[in-house]
Amino acid sequence: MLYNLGSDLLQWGNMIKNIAKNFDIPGVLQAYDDFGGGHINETIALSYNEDGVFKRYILQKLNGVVFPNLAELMENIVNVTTFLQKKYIAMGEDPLRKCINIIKTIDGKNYYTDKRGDVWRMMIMIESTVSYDLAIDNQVFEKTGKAFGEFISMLDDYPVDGLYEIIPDFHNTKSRFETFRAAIKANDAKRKKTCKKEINFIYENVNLCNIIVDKLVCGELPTRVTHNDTKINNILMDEKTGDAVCVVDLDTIMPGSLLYDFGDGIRSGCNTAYEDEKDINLVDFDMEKFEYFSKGFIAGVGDNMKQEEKDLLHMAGIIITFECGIRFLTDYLNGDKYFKTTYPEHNLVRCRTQLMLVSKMLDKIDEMKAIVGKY
Ligand code: ADP
Ligand code: GN1
Ligand code: MG
Repeated sequence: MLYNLGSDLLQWGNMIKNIAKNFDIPGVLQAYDDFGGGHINETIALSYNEDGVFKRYILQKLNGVVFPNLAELMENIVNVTTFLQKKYIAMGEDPLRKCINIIKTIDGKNYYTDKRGDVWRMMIMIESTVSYDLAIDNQVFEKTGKAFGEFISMLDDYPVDGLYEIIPDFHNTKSRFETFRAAIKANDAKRKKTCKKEINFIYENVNLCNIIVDKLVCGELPTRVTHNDTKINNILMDEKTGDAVCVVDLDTIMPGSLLYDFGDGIRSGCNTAYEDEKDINLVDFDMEKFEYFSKGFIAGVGDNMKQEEKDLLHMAGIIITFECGIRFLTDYLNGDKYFKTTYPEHNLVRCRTQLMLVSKMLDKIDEMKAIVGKY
């Protein structure tokens, strides 16, 4: 929906106008529109007239429930993007297209806090790009994998200890399971009886939770700077060429495992159906897509990948999809406090697609192992 600013009837419009004027942007704000399909932040596209030239920006209201420490989150992002932009300049690439660019407030801060305490950030909109909720094209999906892999290798010399851990234990699948158990026990939203089958499936497969975490804790797997939210709509692809342009949604950049980023790409891109598809029969695991993404990702990471990481690539998609299913069901049991939902069973529907995908992948472990072995 496109709203034109200027009408007093539009309270929301006036609020956006008041927020936007705190950022250091030349020109006059002309219009705004809801934008993007993320589950966490509120994203709005703003259009400015700068001496007759239209330029667009992304304004986001950050989710203070999901991210209690937004100052640290923004510091991580600004430090990492400054680091990446220098590298892109050295490579002869356009740093404002290859990397998100945070616009400061007029008093030089990374974000603006409004009277209600809500926190807002502004970025340049990266134009002529598109982000996908489904991987529809094999070649484009291979480029997606390559870009997520390159993202990790570009940050290989970024100091891991220099990052705040924005959400502690974000991909600690074992502690995700413990939180899930507590949610079942509390049964706050009185929904336990509506998801017995899903609860049982999670208990039956609980051993999946240990695999990455244990090896990371004992140091067998390296801890790296990782993105941690490599859902395929968190990468912008050139709308004409299909080339990867820019990895976005850097909120969860933290110390982690490369397997998390590989796994979430597989989870979100090898599903034949949408994450919230109600017809569970449409959910299947696309092995061809798995091969394209693996090929791209492994090439993108390059020589940096350790043998211990290679040995677990075929399990990463299963583990991260299982973890995501646990998280959706936990939120459903808690009464939808974390992920944005549009109807009461939304998180349950999402959990079902994830668990179905896990069971499809469990049948194909050997095939996946053979494929990653090829690259
Ligand atoms: P959320 O945390 O809610 O997922 P994101 O930061 O991922 O929020 O933003 C939501 C969507 O907006 C992204 O999936 C992407 O499609 C789009 N987007 C985000 N930043 C930009 C940008 N700088 N330029 C163009 N599109 C963007
Ligand atoms: C959230 O922000 P978004 O929509 O890109 C979530 C991810 C989940 C994903 C599931 C900070 O990602 O961890 O995997 O939803 N982000 C956060 O779709 O929790
Ligand atoms: Mg996102």
